[in-house]
Amino acid sequence: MVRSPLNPVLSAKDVPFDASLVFNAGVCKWQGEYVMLFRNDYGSTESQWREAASRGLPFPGLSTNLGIARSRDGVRWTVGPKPVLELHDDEILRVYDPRLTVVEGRVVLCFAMDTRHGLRGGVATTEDFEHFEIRSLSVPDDRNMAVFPEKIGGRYVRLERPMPVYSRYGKTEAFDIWLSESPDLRFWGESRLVIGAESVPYATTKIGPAAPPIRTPKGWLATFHAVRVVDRELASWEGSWHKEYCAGLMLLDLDDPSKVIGLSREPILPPVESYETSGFRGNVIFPGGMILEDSGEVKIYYGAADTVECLATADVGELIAMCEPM
Ligand code: BMA
Repeated sequence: MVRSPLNPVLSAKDVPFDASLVFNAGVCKWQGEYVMLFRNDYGSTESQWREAASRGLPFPGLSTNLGIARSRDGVRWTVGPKPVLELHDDEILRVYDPRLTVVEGRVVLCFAMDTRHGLRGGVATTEDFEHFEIRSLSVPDDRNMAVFPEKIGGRYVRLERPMPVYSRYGKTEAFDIWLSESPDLRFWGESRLVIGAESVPYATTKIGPAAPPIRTPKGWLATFHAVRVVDRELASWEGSWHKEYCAGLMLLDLDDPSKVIGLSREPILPPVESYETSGFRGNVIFPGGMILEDSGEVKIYYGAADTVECLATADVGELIAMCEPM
């Protein structure tokens, strides 16, 4: 993968409203331009966090909304004047980590939602990025949903990451990638395991779906994040942080995407650049958008260090070749 020389392609300084951490975006092509919905954590600054950490004080809170950015080339972005989505009430704490897919001529937004009674995964639709119709919300705990860009076998399909805490052989956070189908984006079922975290050589704990998959002649190309717990302290404004997130890649069967037919044995994007290794949470690479261009170039958008949004590109044939048969 080749990182963009313009990285980070979006950060808080590009945002014309209160913004501290701009990351974990979803991206799609819509009506002749690239559209990005990004996560914006706001309300406190790096220096406030560092000060609290150094004095052992409680951390100042962050709130979250989703902003929109538009681009003609997928590289240079202009941010809209105000946030496009923020949900907060007695039960809902916040909405975050958007993923965007164009399916059958409309935009599907998947998001994570923190509530007082657990983490929920949501699916919504929009045509104008101003009005969002929520189609479904999972029971807790489930998130990292990403919808495929076509119906398969007549049904919508999504990848997702439930968070089972029992029967995991004593491991905490051994979370896996699952798949569900829906006739209408509202009712989801036929749920089945896609891949367990133990099958990914560069994960020691959890994995989760990343960008919505793209179709290739060899299979659905799908990114995921893979987490490794490390002994050393990683650079973090938050204090103690030991989880390293990298991007992995797999190839799924075109007719039954719950079958993994190829897997990259190495991460395709490990955190190495300074904007990936230090920030709010250092050593975090969290992809959420992937675009296949007519030229065969694949653009992968990823949150880096939970602080900024970045772009890396590769040739689709080379990415497919990285997925070794299962
Ligand atoms: C996950 C989510 C992501 C975040 C990542 C690294 O559990 O909260 O939004 O990017 O942790 O902090």
